[in-house]
Amino acid sequence: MTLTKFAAHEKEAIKNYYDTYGYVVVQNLLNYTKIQALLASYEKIKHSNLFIFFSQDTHLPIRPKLTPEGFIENSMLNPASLKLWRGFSQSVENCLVDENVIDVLSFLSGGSNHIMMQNMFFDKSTGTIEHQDHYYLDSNPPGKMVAVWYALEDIHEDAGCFFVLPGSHQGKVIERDNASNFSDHDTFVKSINALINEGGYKYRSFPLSKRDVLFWHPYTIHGAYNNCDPRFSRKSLTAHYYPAHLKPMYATNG
Ligand SMILES: O=C(O)CCC(=O)C(=O)O
Ligand SMILES: [Fe+2]
Repeated sequence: MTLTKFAAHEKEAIKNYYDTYGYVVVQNLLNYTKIQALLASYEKIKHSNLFIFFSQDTHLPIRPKLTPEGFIENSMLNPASLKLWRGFSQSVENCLVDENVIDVLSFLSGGSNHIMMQNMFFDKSTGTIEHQDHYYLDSNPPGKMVAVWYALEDIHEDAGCFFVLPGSHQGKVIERDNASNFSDHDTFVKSINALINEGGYKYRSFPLSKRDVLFWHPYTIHGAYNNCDPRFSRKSLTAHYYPAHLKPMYATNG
């Protein structure tokens, strides 16, 4: 199935598509030179014995463990904040806050300035179960956060693609019972699966091309498939932003 992708200047069409389906892909949005700089600094640090990062999937600080093909399997939480590895973290930040990406973000969220709540880096990486980001983080009032997925290479179908359930942002939203922890996470997983069955939503997989960027709504159900072929990585970044005139949801002092 061909994917619908927009050019950056098609602002109205981008906004309409996002409002209707809960996500939108903008083609060739990310600067090629910035991607190359990021990949070059990543190649250097991933072989260093001194390099430690916070793993998003295990919630632990770890050293890189490379697959035989040379990919790190664990996803990295907040790579843009690795202060001791400034070359790498700065190149991540340069991609994340690329002016073309921020421009699209602004007309999707309606805000002129944004706060980045978190960012992630994926190389080979494990799959991600179906979820709505709202359960973990959002703006307050809710529904105004925008999440962004940046393709740093051509993503193969078997690499463990990011997926979205189009239109699912218009259905029910699963709330966290307890704002300060995730103790009801098992219930959340069951509720999301029930929601998918009830809503009859379909899965759409995104084997995006290098430089493509996908934006999605905090209520949209999404995740990533497991890798099916160890030869393929899925080098990508994600970040979540809320308009600066709003507050973050679930923040204890917010
Ligand atoms: O790419 C992935 O595995 C999932 C990322 C995700 O769900 C997110 O950034 O909110
Ligand atoms: Fe997510």
